[in-house]
Amino acid sequence: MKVLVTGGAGFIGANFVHQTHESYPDADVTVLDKLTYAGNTDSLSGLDRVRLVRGDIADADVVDPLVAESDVVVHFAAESHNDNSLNDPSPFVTTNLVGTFTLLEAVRRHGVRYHHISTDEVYGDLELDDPAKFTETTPYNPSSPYSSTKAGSDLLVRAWVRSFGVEATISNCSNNYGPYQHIEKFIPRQITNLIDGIRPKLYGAGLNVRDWIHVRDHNTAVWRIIERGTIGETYLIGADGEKNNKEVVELILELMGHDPGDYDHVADRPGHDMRYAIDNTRLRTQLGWEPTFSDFRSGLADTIEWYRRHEDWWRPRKAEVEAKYARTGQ
Ligand code: NAD
Ligand code: TDX
Repeated sequence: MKVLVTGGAGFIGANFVHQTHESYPDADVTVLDKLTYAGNTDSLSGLDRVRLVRGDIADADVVDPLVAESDVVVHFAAESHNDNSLNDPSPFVTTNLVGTFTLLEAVRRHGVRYHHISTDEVYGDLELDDPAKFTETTPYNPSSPYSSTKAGSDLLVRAWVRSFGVEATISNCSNNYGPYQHIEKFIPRQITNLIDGIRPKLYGAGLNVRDWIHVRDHNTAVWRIIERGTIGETYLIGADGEKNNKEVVELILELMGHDPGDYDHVADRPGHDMRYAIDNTRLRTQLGWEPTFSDFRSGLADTIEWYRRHEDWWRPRKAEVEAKYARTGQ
């Protein structure tokens, strides 16, 4: 089986490539990645049977021959950080919308199976006291340039399925944590801050809730959808991991041997979504998927250990990331 993984040098894509390498020894994996600031070839080191092509998913000349030789395309590549999308939305439109369009045209031309990776942020946010969770039929209501371009890309996929018969599935997952996550993101930023003696930074009051899932559980769900999912269907991926940001920061501090109150409140994110929550019933009941990382505390402890042991992986990026946050008072 020939698998084309876009964005395979990023956080979730790299974990997907590692898991595929472990669990699917017959898979022949090609990674297509532009190696933006978020891509890191070190995340793929030590893997044989993996070919890395540096290129842009919005470039049809690069995309077309790679898709033509593939049995399945798993599309992770994206501009993925909300804060960056508020500072400069332009690459979000090009990569998330034009890039997805370019891939869809290629899979249409060559009749290749396509799986589209997306986010729960396309549904907007929920109130803290609302018992509801997102389901596959929740109306789209994105808040940020990031989530709106992801929502647009999902809608392109739905249209290409209906209008052109493209064989595609979509998954919308909640917040991931685990190894190889860029240190601009919440959890690795605070872990690496503490390693550097910097106090963790909480946006606003820190009451915003995210529904945390370990990246390995996200990827087992993706493989399950590729193998058993119904063409044209959307599946929500989540592992019942709701926590507010304050609780997460306090737990990181405790696990790293600090007083749980040793953090700072900083400027809030404009338009900051309050709460995300996934109802994963369809994935569990129709596809029989179950998460394996049910204990957030031990998953977080392992993640902290990973960042402690892989300082060479993140250190070169730390000063630049913090300088960027300093410009927005965060
Ligand atoms: P990431 O930012 O860590 O990695 C993105 C990768 O895509 C990088 O390797 C980057 O170089 C590559 N890339 C960017 N633009 C490209 C282009 N034009 N052409 C080719 N490659 C390009 O992102 P991530 O956190 O691993 O997210 C992966 C996917 O999962 C995204 O589609 C994101 O929307 C989705 N998602 C992420 C989360 C999360 O918690 N991180 C949750 C749900 C869904
Ligand atoms: O320093 C910080 N302090 C802080 O309080 C940072 C970087 C973030 N936060 C808050 C903002 C969010 O409420 O933590 C929460 C998580 O922030 P991010 O890691 O930036 O993630 P989020 O904006 O929730 O989006 C993530 O999950 C959904 C991914 O980046 C997206 O790609 C995915 O679609």
